[in-house]
Amino acid sequence: MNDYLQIKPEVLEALNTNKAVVALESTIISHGFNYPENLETAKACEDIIYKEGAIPATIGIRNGKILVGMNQDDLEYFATNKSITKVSRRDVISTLATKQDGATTVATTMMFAAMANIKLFATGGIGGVHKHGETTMDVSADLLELAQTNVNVVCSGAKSILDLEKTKEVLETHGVSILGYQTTAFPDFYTRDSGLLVDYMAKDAQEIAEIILTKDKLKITNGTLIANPIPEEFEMDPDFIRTKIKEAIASSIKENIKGKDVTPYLLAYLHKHTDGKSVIANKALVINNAQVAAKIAVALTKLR
Ligand code: PSU
Ligand code: MN
Repeated sequence: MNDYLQIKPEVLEALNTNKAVVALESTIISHGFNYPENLETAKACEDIIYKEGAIPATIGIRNGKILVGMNQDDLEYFATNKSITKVSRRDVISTLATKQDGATTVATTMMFAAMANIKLFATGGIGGVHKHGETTMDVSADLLELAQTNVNVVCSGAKSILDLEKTKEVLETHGVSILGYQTTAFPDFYTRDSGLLVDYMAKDAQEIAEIILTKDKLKITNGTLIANPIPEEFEMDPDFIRTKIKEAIASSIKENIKGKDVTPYLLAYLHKHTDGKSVIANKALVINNAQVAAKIAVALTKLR
């Protein structure tokens, strides 16, 4: 494993001294936003994690090495190099063996965070069961990773480009708890309430840390999903965004977009067709998730 895992000294030091660490993904940098919003968001996430007293570890694959913690040059590389492919679990071994680059999704960021023993990970939204998933079988590897890998993921739910009800069913089947951060509603990314419920409403970061610690004491090895709604002032108009999502899905079907290209296609469509409004919302929620993840990570180190 050490042949492949390259943990940044600052992150390693934190891990060895029970200091809080928060993982961040790189697909969101390479495929989730355009330049320069991607770099701005990545840096703002790292900054807010430092401010909360934790250490950020942005994860990605560069030249066949799994970077756990990026420096400025790495962040810029992932933000500007548009040829970096999106690496899901199935792509990991070929990417590493052939010394290529790869942007890590929620699934692979969780995988590598677990290898480094990082417990908290912040992102925007997770992948899930796509609409018409019952016929296309398009179910994100993120869900199966949550089922088997012990990392706790702070996100703003999932975009309603997905079938959220089916997404929740798959998580339930696999025993993944959805913990609401000060909310009973399962958020749907751009808005605070999808109409569905979380499994448990946690009142603060301390309580979530206690739940995570309980899971670890019991040697339960799956992840949890911590649902943190977009800050109110950035919430989008539900009718507007739902109309745009319908348009995006119709366009993806017309263009015959399949497999791993579906999610990036839908994200790019929304960013292009909402006058930059979805980008502002997306940025705000990701940074907010980084902050909450850092608070939980700090609370967890105090309990341990
Ligand atoms: N959803 C978002 N933004 C993202 C992604 C999902 O709102 O950037 C990215 C994440 O990296 C996630 C991946 O893990 O897309 C899911 O892709 P797929 O649906 O192909 O599993
Ligand atoms: Mn898919």
